[in-house]
Amino acid sequence: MKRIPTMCLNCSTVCGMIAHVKGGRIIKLEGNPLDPNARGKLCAKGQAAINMVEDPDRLHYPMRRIGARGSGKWERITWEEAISDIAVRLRKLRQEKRPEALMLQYGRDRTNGFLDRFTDAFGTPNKLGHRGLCSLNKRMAIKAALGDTDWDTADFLQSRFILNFGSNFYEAHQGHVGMVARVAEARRNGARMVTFDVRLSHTAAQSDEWQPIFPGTDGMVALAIGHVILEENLQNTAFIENWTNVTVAELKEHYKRYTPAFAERESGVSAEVIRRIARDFAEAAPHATTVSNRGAHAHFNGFHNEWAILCLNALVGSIGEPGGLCYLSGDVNQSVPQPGPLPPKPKIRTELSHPAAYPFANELYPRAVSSTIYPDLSSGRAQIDTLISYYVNAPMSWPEGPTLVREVLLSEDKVPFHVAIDAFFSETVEVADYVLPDVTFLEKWDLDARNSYDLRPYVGLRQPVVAPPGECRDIRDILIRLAHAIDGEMAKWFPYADAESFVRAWASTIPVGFHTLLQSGIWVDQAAQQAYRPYLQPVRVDLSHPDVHVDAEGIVTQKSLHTDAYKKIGVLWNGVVVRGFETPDRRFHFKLDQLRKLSLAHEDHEIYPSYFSTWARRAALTEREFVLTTFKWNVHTQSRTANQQWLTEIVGDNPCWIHPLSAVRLGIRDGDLMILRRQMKESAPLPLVEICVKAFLTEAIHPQVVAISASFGHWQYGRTAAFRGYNPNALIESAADPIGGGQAWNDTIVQIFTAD
Ligand SMILES: Nc1nc2c(c(=O)[nH]1)N[C@H]1C(S)=C(S)[C@@H](COP(=O)(O)OP(=O)(O)OC[C@H]3O[C@@H](n4cnc5c(=O)[nH]c(N)nc54)[C@H](O)[C@@H]3O)O[C@H]1N2
Ligand SMILES: Nc1nc2c(c(=O)[nH]1)N[C@H]1C(S)=C(S)[C@@H](COP(=O)(O)OP(=O)(O)OC[C@H]3O[C@@H](n4cnc5c(=O)[nH]c(N)nc54)[C@H](O)[C@@H]3O)O[C@H]1N2
Ligand code: SF4
Ligand SMILES: [Mo]
Repeated sequence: MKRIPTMCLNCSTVCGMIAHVKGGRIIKLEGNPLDPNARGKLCAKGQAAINMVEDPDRLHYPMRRIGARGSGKWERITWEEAISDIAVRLRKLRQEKRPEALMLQYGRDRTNGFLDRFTDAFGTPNKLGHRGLCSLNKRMAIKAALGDTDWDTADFLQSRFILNFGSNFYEAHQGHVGMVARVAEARRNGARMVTFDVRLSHTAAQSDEWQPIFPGTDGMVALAIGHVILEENLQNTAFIENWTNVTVAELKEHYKRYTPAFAERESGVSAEVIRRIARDFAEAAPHATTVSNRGAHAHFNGFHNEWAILCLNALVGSIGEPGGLCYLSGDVNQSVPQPGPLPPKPKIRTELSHPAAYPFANELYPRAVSSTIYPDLSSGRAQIDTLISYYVNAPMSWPEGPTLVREVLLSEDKVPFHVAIDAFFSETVEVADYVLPDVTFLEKWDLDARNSYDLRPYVGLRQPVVAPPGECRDIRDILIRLAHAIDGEMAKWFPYADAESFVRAWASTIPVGFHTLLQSGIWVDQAAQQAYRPYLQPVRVDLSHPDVHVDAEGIVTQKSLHTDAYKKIGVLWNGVVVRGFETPDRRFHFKLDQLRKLSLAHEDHEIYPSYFSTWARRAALTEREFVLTTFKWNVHTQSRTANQQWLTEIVGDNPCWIHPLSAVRLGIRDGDLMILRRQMKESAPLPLVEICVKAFLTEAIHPQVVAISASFGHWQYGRTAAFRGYNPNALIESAADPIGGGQAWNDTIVQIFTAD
């Protein structure tokens, strides 16, 4: 039996794993103890990934469609034919000088840069992922206020008070396994956790307190907590005055409008509870942290909600402190830079890469707004010739997926040529012209990492543990061949024989060497200091050097060696240069002047974290009307694990959660079928959409909310997955927060009727 370390990718947490392999088959998958996050644990999904490799419905060969698009008629072709046909189409776009007519749409990409290499070399900015559906509002808020990174890494182990706004990290969250173990240990040591969620999720159940909250009001609660902290002078004045771009007096003036009574009216969380939480949070500081995720930010007001939550940590001075809200980059390219040669970034911008309605997102996070893609292609506001889809299933996972997205993908006018690179016959493959079979993550090479909850950078290796079936090929093998077949200009950026030689070249600079990494699977940079108070880290610089400049605010800039441009490297603090925050003034931002400049703040106070009520909050809901929310199950990842038999045996359905008191009023019993009809908006009427779902009566949900997990509702994808459960996305409009650009998943009003 062989024991081969690799990295899981059955969700985006990328835990280190060890495969036990005998006779070319995986016998068992278990955790790699060297992984600093998961520390030797895998969740059920990780262990079930054997089902994914051995899935009887996998794609094995390249195929070309022979009937009408979507008709299900295919012919098997050779790789040579596939590459040559696709290269002819792509070469023409380059010859006609319209490379931007290529759009590469991807979902769970962990090649960590290879797709950019291809689209940059090709000359198109349209490399578009699912970020705008996932975490964009959160990342935007962190990037705008803190600057260094777009993700938080709370130091749970040393925390005494954990304030959770809409993250279900006991079942999901990008940090899942590593977070659960640490929070459980902290709680055994006396830490307390309060969870705001519309449902009694597993995380809420594992908390000291569950506060059912009205959807889209987490930011209001955070602002009211801030109000109490400032009113009672519990803030960390030194941190605010020294390290943020406001004064305590300014904050007091701003926060005074967000009273606990106002928050109670909006959120349903009692003013008394808000006051108590504010005091407990401030008292535990700096060993106090927030944690948040899609419950708080997947809303029209998601950016401000997330920013208000982040600011709580700055108010009590727990940012970067042991037990507080820490941060460090999780980008593997920071520890191990990509091997060259790297093509230049295309200068051109398109409506797809930089949608006009999202100026702030375009500035901080270009190519990340996802909600606009299919409406723009549908209306003709954006046009493409060729779509390459990789590891993505937009008809399932996008808002209006089964309706608008599927219609766009079926239309040869809107998407003239569509190549899908997938391991399974998904709803995206269904509407492709060419299908290229990818290897699964247990058959491929990658370097990967996430933000480490041990606060030290690390690098993990994903390596093949078994051979892929049929003629499956790694996407990098496909893109290398395509680049060489397109033209010599493209080929020069791809001097690699295949994915393996590329990853070997990439890993060659890791201090322990590639050979050791093959054996260990993980390398942790033990020499690095744990990332506490990164903003106070000294910067080595000679202030008397002519290329170094200090301005009146103490901001230190240095002339680049290669260009004449000056780069900000730190700030003068008590006579020494320290890093500060990676914002223009090296301070944490409680105030964003860009919002005014970009007309995203209509009143003066809106340049500070503010509360904007959502349409669902403003509506006077009748007994028949509910806010529809969606969530992730612990044993499924998006809808992509639905064909993994062991997992679907545990959870094989996704009925709609509804409170018994609400259901009774409508004459609905547990297990009844009910009709969910999307509510019209007064401003922009939407087409009528209805879906029929099974009711699951439970007191574990807010009485004005219904919830459907996003795990099922396939009409393709294999024999275990197909025609099981419901896809809620037909009901959810493509619409995003105007500031953050993140999709508003949890703001839809539905009317409910009995199905008979
Ligand atoms: N209603 C609702 N919708 C949601 C969400 C929600 O909570 N509720 N969550 C949103 C979020 S957070 C996200 S991130 C997006 C995710 O949306 P997607 O990125 O579309 O979802 P994934 O499930 O990660 O991957 C989709 C597809 O990748 C393909 N695939 C699986 N394995 C492989 C492989 O090994 N190789 C290749 N090439 N392809 C493979 C399969 O066809 C799979 O269906 O969905 C969003 N949609
Ligand atoms: N098991 C599993 N793990 C995953 C994934 C998966 O699909 N399955 N996907 C990965 C990905 S891509 C992502 S983005 C993360 C997502 O990780 P999370 O954001 O933690 O998970 P979600 O289920 O999307 O949403 C979290 C919670 O928000 C609640 N909620 C909905 N509306 C509101 C609200 O207005 N306020 C509050 N306070 N709560 C609300 C939901 O009930 C849900 O429990 O998980 C990652 N890990
Ligand atoms: S959380 Fe589970 S599915 Fe996700 S990477 Fe870790 S073991 Fe794999
Ligand atoms: Mo996500």
